[in-house]
Amino acid sequence: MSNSHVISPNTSPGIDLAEQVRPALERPPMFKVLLLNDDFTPMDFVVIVLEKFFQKDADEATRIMMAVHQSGVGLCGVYPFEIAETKALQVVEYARDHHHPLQTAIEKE
Ligand code: TYC
Repeated sequence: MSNSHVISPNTSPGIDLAEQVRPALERPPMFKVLLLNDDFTPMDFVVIVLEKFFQKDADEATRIMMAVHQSGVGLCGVYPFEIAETKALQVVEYARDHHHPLQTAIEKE
């Protein structure tokens, strides 16, 4: 009978066990999802986006929207790469579906 189904510990002799397992426990790199200002997207729509895609309450969504409006860019949330990328794309697609030019960016933390 084959032993190929037996899971053996992935250890190396002579290297401290805690050191060997540490890489598997490291946190993934995190990415900021940023919202960019433009002159056309309605403020109310941006607030809805922040509530819908980033789970912000109305007060926090309004605060972020105004920060973007006044400074040009604002932080929506921080996620592992694939989640950040997906949210950034979903927002742009949702905005385009509603004929708004809203844009996003992602940036490594
Ligand atoms: N500047 C827009 C306006 O005056 C509002 C806006 C805010 C647009 C945030 C985009 O990410 C944005 N209607």
